[in-house]
Amino acid sequence: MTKYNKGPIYVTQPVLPDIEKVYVKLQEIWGAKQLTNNGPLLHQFKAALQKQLNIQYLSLCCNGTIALQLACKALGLSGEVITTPFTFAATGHALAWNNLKPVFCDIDPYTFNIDPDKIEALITPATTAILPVHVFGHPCDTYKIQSLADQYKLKVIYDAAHCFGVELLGEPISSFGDVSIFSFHATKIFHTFEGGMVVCKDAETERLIDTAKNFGFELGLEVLTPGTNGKMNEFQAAIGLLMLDLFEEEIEKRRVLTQIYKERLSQIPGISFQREAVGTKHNYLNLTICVNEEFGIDRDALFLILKDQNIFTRKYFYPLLSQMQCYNNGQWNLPVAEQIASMVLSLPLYGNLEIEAVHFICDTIEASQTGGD
Ligand code: T4K
Repeated sequence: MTKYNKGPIYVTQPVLPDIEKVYVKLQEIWGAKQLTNNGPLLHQFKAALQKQLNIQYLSLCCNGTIALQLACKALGLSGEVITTPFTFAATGHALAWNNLKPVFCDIDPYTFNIDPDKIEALITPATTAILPVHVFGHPCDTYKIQSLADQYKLKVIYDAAHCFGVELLGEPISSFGDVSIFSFHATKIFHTFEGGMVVCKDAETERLIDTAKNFGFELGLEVLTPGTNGKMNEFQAAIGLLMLDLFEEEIEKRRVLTQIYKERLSQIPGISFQREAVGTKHNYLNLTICVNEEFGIDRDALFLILKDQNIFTRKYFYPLLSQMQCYNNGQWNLPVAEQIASMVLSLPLYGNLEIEAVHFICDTIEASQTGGD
């Protein structure tokens, strides 16, 4: 087994722009003395995103959670929203903060995304929307979801927190559904330290979100809706502008590492991967494996063995939202999601991860079956 003695290996590590370039941006901010509230860098960042991602209507926010809360608010949802339990807590919380009831639908065992064939049975007269998550940047079955939404006149909000740079059949992933939200958190492929974005289909929705994220101020001092403070500041926008030059290279580095992981780990009985949707341009945000029974030891045992070797993996997404105290009212029927949540493990993946480290991780996984080293 290879040895790797260069310190702990974390599940991810952010890409950082050249600090000299950050100083230049800071000087611009210091010069303008506009730190937040719709400043010049925010405008530049918005225009650059529109061009680079081929999107028209978007609103930049302080983080992805607030972006999702604002999106739900702008679409005027009420009652129940059908969503997936296999996601980060923020997905459910954004609904709860809008007084919406999350209704959890089971997931597909191969894609880990909401199972479109199980949505219809959950639709009631109180349902106003579907909130699927493109889990780990893997697109949902957008066509089936949209046809159900059209049939029942439901809105579709995609939690595309993981999806920066992802395309499906040549279209930006945000072109599906009514609204998509993105996270620019430090752990994402593209980040602004913290940050988020709502992408929508029309100028009116964009205006509603822009208003709501600025306390509801409209027409000068008029406040028509109880808004919040969801604005992105100038430092975040500056980092975003610099990151736009870096994320494609990061994706390519991760693609190469993912290939090595897959070549190595697909040889091991009992290890499987999330199935990719056909026609996807991926961003390789995460590399999540499933530890099946055939592997010999369970996911939790493997997690501890890796930790013992200074390899810090994550159980994304365990527990399920439906298993969290605030959403667990015992009514859910989610056998697939419960099984997948007990088997998943996200392995370290980031552009600067050394190939040597990937082999060390794969060797450790291989050796864990036999207990040897
Ligand atoms: N919807 C979905 C589906 C989401 O996954 C998320 C967030 C959201 C909505 C909400 O978006 P935001 O409001 O966050 O923009 C992380 C992130 O905090 C969270 O953004 C993310 N999803 C979630 C899946 O993961 P943790 O608690 O796992 O992160 P943490 O701090 O343990 O970091 C993991 C590793 O990354 C560390 O071991 C080391 C490294 N790291 C992390 C940070 C923050 C660094 O090297 N530098 C850093 O600054 O939650």
